[in-house]
Amino acid sequence: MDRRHFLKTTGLTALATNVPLREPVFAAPGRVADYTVRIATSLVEVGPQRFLSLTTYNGQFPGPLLRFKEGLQTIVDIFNDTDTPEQLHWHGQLVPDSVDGAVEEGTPYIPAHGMRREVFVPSPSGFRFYHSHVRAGNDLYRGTYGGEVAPVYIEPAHDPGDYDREVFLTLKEFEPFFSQGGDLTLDFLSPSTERTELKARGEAAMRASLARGVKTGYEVGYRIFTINGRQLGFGEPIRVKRGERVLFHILNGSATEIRSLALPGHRFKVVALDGNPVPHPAEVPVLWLGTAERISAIVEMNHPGVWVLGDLADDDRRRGMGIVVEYAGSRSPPLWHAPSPFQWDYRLFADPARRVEQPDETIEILIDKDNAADRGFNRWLLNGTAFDFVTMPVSWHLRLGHRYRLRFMNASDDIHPIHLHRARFELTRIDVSPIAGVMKDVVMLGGYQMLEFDFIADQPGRVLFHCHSQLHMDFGFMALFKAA
Ligand SMILES: [Cu+2]
Repeated sequence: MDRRHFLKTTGLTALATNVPLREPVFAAPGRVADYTVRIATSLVEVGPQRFLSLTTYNGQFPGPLLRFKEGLQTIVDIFNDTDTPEQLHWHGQLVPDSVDGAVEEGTPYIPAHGMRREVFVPSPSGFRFYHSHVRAGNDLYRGTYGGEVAPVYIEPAHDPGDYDREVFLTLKEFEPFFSQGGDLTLDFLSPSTERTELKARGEAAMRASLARGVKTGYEVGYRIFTINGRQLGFGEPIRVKRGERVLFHILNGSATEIRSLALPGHRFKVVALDGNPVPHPAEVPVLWLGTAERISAIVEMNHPGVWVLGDLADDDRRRGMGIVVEYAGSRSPPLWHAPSPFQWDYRLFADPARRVEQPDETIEILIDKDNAADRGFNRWLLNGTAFDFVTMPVSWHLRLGHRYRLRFMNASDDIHPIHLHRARFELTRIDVSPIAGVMKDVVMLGGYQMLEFDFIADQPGRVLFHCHSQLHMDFGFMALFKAA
């Protein structure tokens, strides 16, 4: 029995024992769905006797790992047992806008108490994920604030397989709340140079707003932190043997947060970013992941003991953002040591020899924060305009096959994990520093920084661009491209 068949017959049904599988309502003759996903409210035990009520996929968090085969047509039936229409987005895949899972691109909703059958060819190979793509706004039970996040692995035709086993980790916070808290300065990115003209612009706007007596806009905080839906110390550890090479596929499934991870005494050899193999696999002591970013990294287990694989933020780790790694034969309380200072730099994984082609066109996007402008929420402007969720206008018309360069200038102090649907883009510049060969679908744009990436408009139809912070995308940080 192959892995795919095994998952189909035992994974989805056995893992979701409280979810009876139904025959697809609209099954094409002779075709049964390869996978069935049910969106429903269920209880998830994140800590001892701590049950959260969440909207989930198949009654579990994270939702079931779906293993697709690259290039093999796949049928997924999605049932929505909730009272509100849903969108399920195939993050990082090159699929048509009719199934991508964003109403802004024209994907139909999965109706409340209804279902939708999606037929598509999974691509490209690598670590992807799926998640809710509805607007949450001020509703902390909607969108990615809840439990609708799950990994996807698209098996390639050839798998180098230089590892002993795979472990999938989904990082996720729960029990969100709004605050008008101050800024959280994160200075872990390299290069970290701020551009003076962007800083002057952002600070002047903020000063003017505060001078009018306006408070700072709402931010989201969380009370519970989990890896694979469990707080640190709850549930089974990752059991390893000395000399084993473990390939971790790590997903930041947060609605809004940027996460870090370290494993005392060990290093991560990063082999893929957002599921795409990097030209230069490099070893690092710490991983940083913006919202929706993924890292695939091999850890050689050569430091026996019982360790905490956890977030660098002490508060977040104590509230659960970690998981125990236990060597065979070791028995002691799990240990944590803070790593020495390290800056995350996408250039570590780049191809220094590659010269990037000139684009057919460069599109500049200036990002402004209008403090607390939308009923206390920060409104986000791209070239002076917040996305209109009623008219959903197309901002840029693209020509199929052309290479486009997007140049982002961030006139806010926030880091934005910016995301392009239905595409892989190549990082070409961070601040003034060129970079090539790193293919991603989300990238962190630092506060007051500039960044460029290139992509080829090879997918006809609508292509959505947005910040992956639910709090930013819901308040204007979104735009549409259309390729024809
Ligand atoms: Cu953002």
